[in-house]
Amino acid sequence: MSTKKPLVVVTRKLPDVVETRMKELFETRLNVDDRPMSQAELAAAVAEADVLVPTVTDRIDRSVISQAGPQLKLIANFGTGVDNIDLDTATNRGIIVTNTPGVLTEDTADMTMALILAIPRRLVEGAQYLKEKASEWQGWSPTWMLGHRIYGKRLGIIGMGHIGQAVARRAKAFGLQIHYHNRRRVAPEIEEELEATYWDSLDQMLARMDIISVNCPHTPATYHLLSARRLKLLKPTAYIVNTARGEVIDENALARLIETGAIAGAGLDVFEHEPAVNPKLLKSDRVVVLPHMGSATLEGRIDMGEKVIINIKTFLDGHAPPDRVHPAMF
Ligand code: 8YV
Repeated sequence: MSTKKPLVVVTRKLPDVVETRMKELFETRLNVDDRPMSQAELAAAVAEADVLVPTVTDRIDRSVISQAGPQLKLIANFGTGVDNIDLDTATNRGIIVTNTPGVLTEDTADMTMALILAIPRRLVEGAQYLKEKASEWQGWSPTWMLGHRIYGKRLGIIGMGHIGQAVARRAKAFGLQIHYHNRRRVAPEIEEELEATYWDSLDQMLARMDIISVNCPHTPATYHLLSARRLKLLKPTAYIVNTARGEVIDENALARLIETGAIAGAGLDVFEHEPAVNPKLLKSDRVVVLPHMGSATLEGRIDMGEKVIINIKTFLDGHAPPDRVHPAMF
């Protein structure tokens, strides 16, 4: 009987405790330098691996999957969003795909709330001013650095899944009125708890909100959901926050509309062509940009690693891994 342990290839550096545990359990190939892998390197990895552990920075497309050896049976994504993986091709080849839902909900909602507060109150602008020009500061002034009140404003959440609901809970505590658009209306108890108003029509919701928060996954159906046409429906005083995926917003149109004053500002943690960021967005004082930090807590990343390990271990023990993206996979 062969005692060879299954080969698990991890594409990026993970927290030490996660890597240590993986090495104990599996034959694990790590990426200690954390250099993103090229398409050719990913193809070479799947030719050998029994399990691949990719992240959002790896494009596991049809071409990569078609070069997988017959031994590759599981892609255990380190991340909740799976738009980096061609799910149809994986399913057709009998490869199970898992993700890490739940464990990054609260961290991502915190970062969303931070952006919701940061833009109207000009947090980053103020902080940067003092860092760069402390010697020029004349002291407090009644009309300087004025932002806009958050309390009492209308927040429109696009995508009322776990993260959307966690954002709504926080926002409600800050006195925002909660509105949402989702494929399906959420359960009445949740609407009641959040005092949330459902909008079947995204267009109508957009035209009436003060702040929009994007919390839906990127799928073919949500690509450019906030198109140029829809962005033009927003009030010129409205702000947009996106901690989901850049592809949900037409980034060029957003940059243009902010530049011309048709939209008041944006807080963006994700971008359409990551790691590239539209220069207009980088330049604007009315845009707060973060380098995809929504789930960036040590606790969150360890929890994500734990989920990845449970999915792999369960699968290798012959059971259905808990976080299958399509439950029918297995
Ligand atoms: C992750 C994310 O860090 O989980 C997600 O969908 O967007 C991020 O917070 C990233 O995807 C890791 O693969």
